[in-house]
Amino acid sequence: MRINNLAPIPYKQVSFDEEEMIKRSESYFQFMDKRRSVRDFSDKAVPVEIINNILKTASTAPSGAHKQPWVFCVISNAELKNKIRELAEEEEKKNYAGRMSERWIQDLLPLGTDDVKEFIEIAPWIIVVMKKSYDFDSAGKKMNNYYVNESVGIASGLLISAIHNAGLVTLTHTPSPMNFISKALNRPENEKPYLLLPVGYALENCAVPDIERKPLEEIAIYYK
Ligand code: IYR
Repeated sequence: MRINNLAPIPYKQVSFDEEEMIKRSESYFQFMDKRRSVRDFSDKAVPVEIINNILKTASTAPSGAHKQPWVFCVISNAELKNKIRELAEEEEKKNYAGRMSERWIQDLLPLGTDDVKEFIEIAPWIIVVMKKSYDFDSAGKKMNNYYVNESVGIASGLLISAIHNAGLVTLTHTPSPMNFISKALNRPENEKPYLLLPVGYALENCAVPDIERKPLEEIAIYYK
């Protein structure tokens, strides 16, 4: 038997007729397929209301035991962006100069990435997604969260789609190791950086790598 100590409330499913469902799913795919990771940002300002809305969307993600084990650090301060860029580049220099394998460097060649991370300073907003492996209860006792990587990964996916939906672009940046970010942002021990996302407009006439997405036959196996 299911025991639920939060009184359930009626759920009204969002629904469409089948024809409409087919159309909507197709057009949503077409829309999402236009999303690209962009490395060249404009410094054009983006209203904070848009950022607030995309963060609220990200936070609708399902999470282990509904613990919502995420915090979004939102940075527009120029000095702080400059500091984070410098620290990120310091780590990335070491990565590109030897911490990453030869094969890894080869795999990144088509994407044209390097240790220069000017987008951290240029994009009007930097969102650092933090994961909380534990929280504190009212008595100050450590309480581990559940499925933290899965939960924060899902929230990050929703965040990226909300950024695209708003007409903005982003890049999933994972400077490694990332503990310098916790320090720079003065975050508590239970929060660890998960992803860094510059958010803004793409630079006019910017280019992206000519990549293709795997066809359905390669990504899906149907058991009928
Ligand atoms: N973190 C480095 C390297 C990097 C790794 C992967 I896997 C990428 O898809 C892209 C970059 C960087 O940000 O440059």
